[in-house]
Amino acid sequence: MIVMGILNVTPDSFADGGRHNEFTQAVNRGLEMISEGVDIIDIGGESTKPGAERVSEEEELARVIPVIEALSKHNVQLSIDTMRSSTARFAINAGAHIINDVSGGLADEHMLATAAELNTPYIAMHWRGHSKDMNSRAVYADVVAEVISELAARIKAAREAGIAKEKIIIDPGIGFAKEAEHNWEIIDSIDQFVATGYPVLIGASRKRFLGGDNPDDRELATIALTQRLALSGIWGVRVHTVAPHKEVLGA
Ligand code: PMM
Repeated sequence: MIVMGILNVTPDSFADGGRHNEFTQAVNRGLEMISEGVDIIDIGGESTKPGAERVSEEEELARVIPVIEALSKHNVQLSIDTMRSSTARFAINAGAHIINDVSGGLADEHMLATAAELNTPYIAMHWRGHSKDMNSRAVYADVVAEVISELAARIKAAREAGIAKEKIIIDPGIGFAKEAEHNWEIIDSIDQFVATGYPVLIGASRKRFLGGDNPDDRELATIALTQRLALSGIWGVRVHTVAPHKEVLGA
């Protein structure tokens, strides 16, 4: 199972915002993750925490592109965490390898065609709308069935836009328009996501449903979850710390 290390170059991400907002700090954290054996570094310039406002494209590019250019000189895969096709294109041209779109192509009508043209792996996350008001969309009769069917619709759209089947990775979007009970139901039924045949990524790291007021206090629960998910056949976890996750995975 792969470990994707989170590198948020944002002043306001809920768990690590403000710590890596300077270029040097961000690059150093990236290098540290490489030394710990990270498989993919996920670089993002726009916070998606509940209630977050959007940042401009200009600001997003100013945050992520220099960091991508610096880390692309090293032997590591880089993903760009963005909902904007323009940012995805600049990031891939700057040396990133994978597009991680938390909106699954819904936020930008050009994203799927851009990913198809750039011919990179494309992570499609389950999403029901922007963070500003996503909590109001956490309404499900059967969360597992609905998330799988909404992801299936995104896969269909991605395929129709020309993204090859082998390039698609799916993610149920833990914490995005979901209450704690929804997140746990998804995790308890993760085999149903794996059964779709697409690689599954889970981003649960330090999220609110793990309990506690402070994101840092959720680290042990995050590591325990990685250990549990290791047996499920998922493709990877997106996490804030690399070494402990590598350790519980026995890597
Ligand atoms: N979560 C966040 C941001 N990007 N990408 C994917 N594929 N899956 C996620 O669950 C996900 C993501 C929000 O968390 P952060 O503020 O720690 O980056």
